[in-house]
Amino acid sequence: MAGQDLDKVFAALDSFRIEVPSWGFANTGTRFGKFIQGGAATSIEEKFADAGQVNALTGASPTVALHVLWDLPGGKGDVPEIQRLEKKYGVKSGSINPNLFQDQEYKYGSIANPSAEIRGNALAHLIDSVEIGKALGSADVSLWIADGSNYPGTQSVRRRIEWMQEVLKSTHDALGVGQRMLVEYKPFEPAFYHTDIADWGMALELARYAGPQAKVLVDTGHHYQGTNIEQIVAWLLHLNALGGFHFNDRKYADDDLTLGSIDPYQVYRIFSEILSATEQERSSIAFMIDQSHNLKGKLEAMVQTVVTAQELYAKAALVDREKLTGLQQECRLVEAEETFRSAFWTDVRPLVKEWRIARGLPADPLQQLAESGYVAKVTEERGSKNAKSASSYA
Ligand code: PSV
Ligand code: MN
Repeated sequence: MAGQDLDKVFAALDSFRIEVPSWGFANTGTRFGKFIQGGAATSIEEKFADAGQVNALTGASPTVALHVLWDLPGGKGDVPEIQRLEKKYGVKSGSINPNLFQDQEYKYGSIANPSAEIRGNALAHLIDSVEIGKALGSADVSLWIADGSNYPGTQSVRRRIEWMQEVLKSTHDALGVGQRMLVEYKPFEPAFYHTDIADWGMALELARYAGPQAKVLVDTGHHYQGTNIEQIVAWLLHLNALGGFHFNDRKYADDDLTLGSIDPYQVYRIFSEILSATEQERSSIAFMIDQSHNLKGKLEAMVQTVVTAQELYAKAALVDREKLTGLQQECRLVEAEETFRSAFWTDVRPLVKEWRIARGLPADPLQQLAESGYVAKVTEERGSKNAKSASSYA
């Protein structure tokens, strides 16, 4: 393989970072039950410990996304503890995720709730989250709004738009210098008739209304079947509105499957779009994983995901963009497609392995995880705590 390819892969991987979610290390389940894993993290300290392992093995995940109510139940008061964990485990706090979906008062919505009092409570939580971000030196407050309705005619979609605009603008006003607010969209679940922020157009419009520090977050599992996600990415790049990604894969809905396990070409096409953007455009895009595995081992699944992301990013880096641009211009379709496709079919694993060795990382992160005995050790330590957690929602 040409030395040029090696250089491209090294440059791409040196800059590639993907954030892991704290909730991906804890026991979570389906709507029907949970299969408890003895080694799952039972505390924020254990989540940091696991995130530290993933970063040490892959060299690509120096930050961990935090969900405020799950990880900082004491709000800003928990910041010193988080800072202690950052130092102890060598990973920093990443995006701060407010939680506006689990409290009883949000039954009919949070920032789009008809009650001004409940909208006020939601805003207060958003502002607390912004303050936590400031205290931790974390750039992104990442919002997913679960609001919506289940039955036609039961809510005014238009009034709810105005309520959301108001709250999101006030949240934006509280952001500090260098902070951003990411607006995530999702067309279904938990509401199944209408979701208040259902697609990228709605997220974009709300972000624009809120202000210049608000951007759109694309969760790859939050689209209808067949949606051309890379085209959305191209548009958001064009509009300087792409804040970041929640990566996962899906076959049917928001399945939280391992990135690239169903459609690796989809991820490759997204990465290709990003790698054809300018370095400056690229530098502000936050890559994050949003997966919570019910059956696979938590640690193994996370390492496997980061490794897959690195491999697909390396493939996308191999595209001869200058050649491709020329072929596109001349409408030489088959040659253009072959140029695009051949990078995808290149086995980059030997190059990625060379990069790992050159950077002092384990040559095979998954194998190293297995040999380290870490999973066995934490399963032993955490087993009895996990055995006590509820496996049924009944
Ligand atoms: C909602 O499905 C979502 O994608 C949001 O990003 C939440 O924060 C996350 O999942 C929780 O798992
Ligand atoms: Mn998400």
